[in-house]
Formats: sequence, structure tokens, C-alpha cells
Amino acid sequence: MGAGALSGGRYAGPIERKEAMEKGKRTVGIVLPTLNEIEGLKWFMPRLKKEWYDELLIVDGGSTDGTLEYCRQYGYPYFVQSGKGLANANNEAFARTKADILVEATPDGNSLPELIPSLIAKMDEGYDMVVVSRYLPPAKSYDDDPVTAFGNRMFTFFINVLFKAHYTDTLVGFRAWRREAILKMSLHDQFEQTWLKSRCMYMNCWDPASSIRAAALKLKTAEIAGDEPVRIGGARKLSIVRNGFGILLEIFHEFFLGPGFYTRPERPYAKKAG
Ligand SMILES: Nc1nc2c(ncn2[C@@H]2O[C@H](COP(=O)(O)OP(=O)(O)OP(=O)(O)O)[C@@H](O)[C@H]2O)c(=O)[nH]1
Ligand SMILES: [Mg+2]
Repeated sequence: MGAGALSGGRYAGPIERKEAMEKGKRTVGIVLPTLNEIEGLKWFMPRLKKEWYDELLIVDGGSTDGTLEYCRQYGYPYFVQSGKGLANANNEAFARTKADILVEATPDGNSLPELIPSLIAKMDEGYDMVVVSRYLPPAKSYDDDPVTAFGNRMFTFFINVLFKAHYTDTLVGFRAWRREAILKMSLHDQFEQTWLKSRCMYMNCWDPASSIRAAALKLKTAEIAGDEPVRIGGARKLSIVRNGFGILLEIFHEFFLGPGFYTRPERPYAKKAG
């Protein structure tokens, strides 16, 4: 994906609705980030129905627990990312697909695959981003502890106030984006690895960034309610303190720099897409 593709849709009013977006004509790619997620994957994959998607992108961050062997055994397509972290997992998946709608789900037990058809159906109503919210009634997170429950709500509150939005969940890693919306928000074109990013998890993933930028750019967004079951096996990869600090940094950084910051045509620090 070169800079040309970016310049086409840069912060210039509503996103063009392509014919391919119409139900039945658009294509869906499912991105599943894995890092030592064998148990979760064994639970998730048999529930994921082929008729829900056109392309499957399992992006591995360097698993050593048999995740890749499991994918090979069942013929699930995967690739090992070259960069580090969740943002790069999505960047690299995006560079490999032309799907009109990208669905991100975490195959660690937290995302219910059965909700994918409703998520896509909502996107088919013409939204740029649809989030599976753990806090939109009647949904509930069974994975939260008091700290994550408080942190998730606090960050969502900050984002709503600063970016005039009405989200109930801004951090969840179960959501869908339209291809043009990703380009418009420059999600695929994050910073090179910087000290802030590697040490403080700044821009660690697309999730809060896309909630912030969709609000700042006034994209069409919606939420559907979806329970978050408990993690299955494995271990949490995120450090709550580092990740929380990174998100806080990101919220204020984006607030003070504004959407012009990431939609500027020449960004010397922008990662070369490809
Ligand atoms: N490809 C890739 N996947 C990752 C990376 N870090 C985490 N993941 C996967 O991304 C998903 C979410 O990571 P988690 O550690 O579960 O983060 P979380 O969902 O906030 O934490 P939990 O509360 O434990 O569920 C899981 O499927 C992980 O295996 C990474 O650097 N690269
Ligand atoms: Mg998780």
C-alpha cells in the first residue's frame, strides 16, 4: 500500500461508498493476532465458520507453544509478523489483504466468534467502524478484574469527553473497520518503533487509536453488545501499567496535535507501507 492510496482519502469529508461495500459484494478479512495462544485457538477456530469471511489472516507474534503447529495441522493460513507488537500485527495483515472489511478478534477466549455475523451485518448498514462493546447493555465482561474494569471505563470517559464521542468501549480488540476508514485514519501507517512505543506501549495497537481518530474525523461508527468471556489458557501479554500509560499518552497526544497530525501528507516519521 503506497502513499498514493493514502492521499486519495485523506481527511476530506465523507468516505466514498464503493459498490463493493454493498452486502454480498464486499469482501471480509478476519485478523486473528496470536502469541502463544494454542488453547484459545483450539476453542476459537472450530467455532469460526468459513461462510462468514473471504480471507483469514492469523498473524503470529512468535509463538513457541504449538500455535503454529496447530495451524499447520488444520490448514489454517498464518504468517509470522516481522515487526513487534499488536499494531504491527495489524499493519502487516492489512498490507496482505484487499478485503473491504477487516474484522479483528482475539482468539484468546475474549472474543465470541458467534458474534462475527452480527458485527458484519452492522458494518453492512454502512458504518466505517463497528465495535463489539463489553459495556453496552446487556453485555458484560467476565474477564475484567477491578483494575481493568475501572481502567477501561476511565479511558472511554476521557475519549468521549475530549473527542465528543459516545462510546461505551474504546479499548476492546473485537471490532471491524472498513478499508477506506483504515486508510483515512492512517492506522496502517503507524510510527516506526520508537522509545515511547517499545517502553510505554504507545500506539501498541489499533484499538484506542481507531476510536479516537474515528471520532475526530467524524466517521460513522456503531457498537453492538457482546459479552467478553474469560481468557482461555495462556497468559495475558499486556502489562496493565505500561499499556495504561501508553493509552493515556496517546489520548492526550492526539488531543493536542489533532487529526492533522496523522492525516498530514508528509510525515517524515511515517512508516513506509508495503
Ligand atoms: N501477533 C501478535 N499477537 C499478539 C501480540 N501480543 C498479544 N497478542 C495476541 O493478541 C490478543 C490479545 O492479547 P492479550 O494479552 O490477551 O491482551 P488482553 O486481551 O488485553 O489481555 P487479557 O485480559 O489477558 O485477555 C491475544 O490473542 C494475544 O495472543 C503480538 O505482539 N503479536
Ligand atoms: Mg484478551
